[in-house]
Amino acid sequence: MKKTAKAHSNIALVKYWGKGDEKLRLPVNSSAAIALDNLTTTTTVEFQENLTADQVDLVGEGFEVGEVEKVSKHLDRVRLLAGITTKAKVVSQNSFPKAAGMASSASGFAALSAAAAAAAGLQLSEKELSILARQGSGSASRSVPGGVSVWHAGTSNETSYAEQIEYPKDWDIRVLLVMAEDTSAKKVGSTEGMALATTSPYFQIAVREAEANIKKLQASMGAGDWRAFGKVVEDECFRLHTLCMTETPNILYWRGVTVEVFQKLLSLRERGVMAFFTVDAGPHVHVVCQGKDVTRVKAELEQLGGIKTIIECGIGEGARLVEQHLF
Ligand code: 2P0
Repeated sequence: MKKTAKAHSNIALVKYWGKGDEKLRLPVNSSAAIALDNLTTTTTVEFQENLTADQVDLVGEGFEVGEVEKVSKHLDRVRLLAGITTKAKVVSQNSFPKAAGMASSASGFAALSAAAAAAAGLQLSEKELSILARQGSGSASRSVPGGVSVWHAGTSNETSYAEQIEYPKDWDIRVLLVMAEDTSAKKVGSTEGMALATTSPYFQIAVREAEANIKKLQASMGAGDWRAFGKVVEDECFRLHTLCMTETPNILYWRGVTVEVFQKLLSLRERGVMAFFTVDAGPHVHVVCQGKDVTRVKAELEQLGGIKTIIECGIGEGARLVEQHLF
């Protein structure tokens, strides 16, 4: 049975940085994220009796080194659940703009989990799919429910999964991906970088802070308090990068333009425009703002040098099966 699924990437509002259990990918703290509708992975899977090895074809931008092996390892998890040994043909396509310079592990493992589980005849709930996707890549757990989600850290395989949470729809949340031209900093992958998180003297405090920030984030959304929401988003950006900068070896993901975008947003705020920044494991800035402010924020950011492009995203759906197959 051939099955195809789509899933979106996500940007963390409360960050995942450190695993308590490497093998199961249990995080040291819960995290929260927004799914990004313009960054999509589509994946078709078919288990074929005639194959002697998995056949994996990755098309488009954003795939990481070693992803083919990771895909095959993930198929093993699905085969184990389904009680089969059949190898699979997989074609996966990213619709990421070339300039995005973003890795696709979140959308990739969410789409792969949904397509492979269905192709193997499994009928998994959203929670079970999130648990499966998490084992391929932690952040993929949050791309399964999509929307605005919280990944509960949990203490076991079964209790570590993501689900959607409510947020004020009248906020009309948008995310502007501000892509830096300068990507010359030494690249340290997320998996590698977060494995060193415990070397930071601030590690324990940072984990406690993350859990407190999940509560603050939900309280701000419950109260419809956009400023309080933005404060948590920016505190979390600094929490992640404090950990990175104080690890051994130290990691500095920012470039000059990263800080210039921060400063521009701070100056806009003095003029009454409430847009907030967050940064993942790279130099690019994700600006979280409201639909009504997009034009103004974009126009201000475009005055800065050193920006390759700005990609506007709305909130994306969760992983879902679609009818259009890739082979
Ligand atoms: C996050 N990041 O919460 C954090 C913030 C990057 C910075 O999750 O090792 O690819 O595959 O579980 O999910 C990126 O790390 O790591 C990430 P693995 P993943 O989004």
